[in-house]
Amino acid sequence: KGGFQWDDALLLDDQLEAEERQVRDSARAFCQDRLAPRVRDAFRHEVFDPAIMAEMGELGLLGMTIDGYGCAGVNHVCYGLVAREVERVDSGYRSAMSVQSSLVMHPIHAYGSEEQRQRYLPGLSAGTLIGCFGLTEPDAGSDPAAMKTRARRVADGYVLTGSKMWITNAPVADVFVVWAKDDEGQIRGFILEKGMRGLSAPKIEGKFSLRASITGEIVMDGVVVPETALLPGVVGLKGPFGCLNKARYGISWGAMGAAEACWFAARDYTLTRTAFGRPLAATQLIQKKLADMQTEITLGLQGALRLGRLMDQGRAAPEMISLMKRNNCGKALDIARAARDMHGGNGVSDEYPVIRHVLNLEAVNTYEGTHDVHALVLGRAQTGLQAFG
Ligand code: TGC
Ligand code: FAD
Repeated sequence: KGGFQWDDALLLDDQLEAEERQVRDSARAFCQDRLAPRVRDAFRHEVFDPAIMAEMGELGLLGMTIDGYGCAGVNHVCYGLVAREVERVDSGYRSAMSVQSSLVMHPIHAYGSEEQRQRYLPGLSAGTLIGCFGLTEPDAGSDPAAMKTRARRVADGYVLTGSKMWITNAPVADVFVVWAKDDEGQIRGFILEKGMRGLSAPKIEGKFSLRASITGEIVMDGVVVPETALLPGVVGLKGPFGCLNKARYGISWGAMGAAEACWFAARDYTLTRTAFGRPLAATQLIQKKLADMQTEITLGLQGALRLGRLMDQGRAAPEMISLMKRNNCGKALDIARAARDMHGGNGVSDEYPVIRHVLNLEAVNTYEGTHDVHALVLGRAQTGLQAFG
């Protein structure tokens, strides 16, 4: 008869290879020792410290599935395990890491020229360069095909005009991967650099989610770029979507890390908090909530691990990724809200982590494809009927 481990009910730890456990453990130590002590003030004062990127880079956490160019070259399961550890502390830090890794380094590696890889990847992997990814526009979020940003062909390059909205890392970015339509109406990717004439990235103020991550616009007012700024290896929406596949997969692990933080906090709190003469954790309602959290997290992590193994075998379909991103973000948000409630009045104070996770997960459930947009992807896949338009 096997034993039951309440915080690892289906023994996920046993399903990992030694190297995967090692990567997970070193990421956990960094997150708990170095990130966790700073997060409350970062969130409270809405401050993103760019030095965190260099710290992550030093540890090999950026672009870690890429081989060469200073990257660790580990598998997708390792990347997922790291996302879980970072987001256990804060979704904002995981955001900064996933944008850099999946949305900036991946397209440069997968669609870029060798010259572009050599120019950007070593600095991005070290975290001495910070990247951002501009797909969403003020009038084109769920439907990026409706983007208005244009790349007009000129003699020896392109002129980019348009604006991007809700862009993680933009105000501190050195490297901008931006998607625009060319003269033929085809979506193409471009690499822009901070300081180019006509390029600016103002911060979006008043954000009550992911306050430890910085978000901005990208304004392109006739930015002239050379031919060498074009990502030569991809044409069409499959370019940005190929990046989103990687990031959404990481988020499916990350959201479970945030959910675990809320679950553990709710368990600790209700074990010590007494009401009506006994610990809250001794009541049936609280135990049911804890059991629901344990169940959803256990299943969500199993799904994320299975997806990671399929990604490593090159067998993951985008619909699988939609399923796991949607499920794990939605469930994590439900868990965070329940944990917040179980903390009573203390649950709205940032002395406890739960309200921060609730607020963060609202955005995580929306970005990279909203909960409902992923439902439509899955609906289309099983009915053959397109319900978007
Ligand atoms: P659709 O007709 O379905 O597809 C157009 C072309 O794209 C291909 N494709 C994919 N390729 C690879 N992976 C995927 N997941 C793909 N999905 C579609 C498809 O095969 C087709 O290729 P081709 O060669 O035949 O042309 O396109 P649609 O316009 O009907 O799109 C539908 C929909 C709604 C699924 C899509 O637009 C969508 O996913 N919308 C959500 C937008 C989104 O997720 N935006 C994210 C912005 S980045 C962000 O949020 C970063 S936050 C990061 C952080 O801080 O952590
Ligand atoms: P909309 O598309 O306007 O959606 C509004 C509502 O309508 C949602 O509930 C949606 O589910 C629903 N809806 C939309 N279409 C349909 C339909 N056909 N049927 C039924 N319901 C529908 N983008 C980037 O490119 N790069 C980034 O780095 C980035 N970082 C972000 C960081 C933060 C903090 C946030 C909040 C967003 C970020 N985004 C980024 C943008 C994000 O991807 C979009 O917000 C998201 O894709 C949703 O688009 P939208 O905000 O325009 O909402």
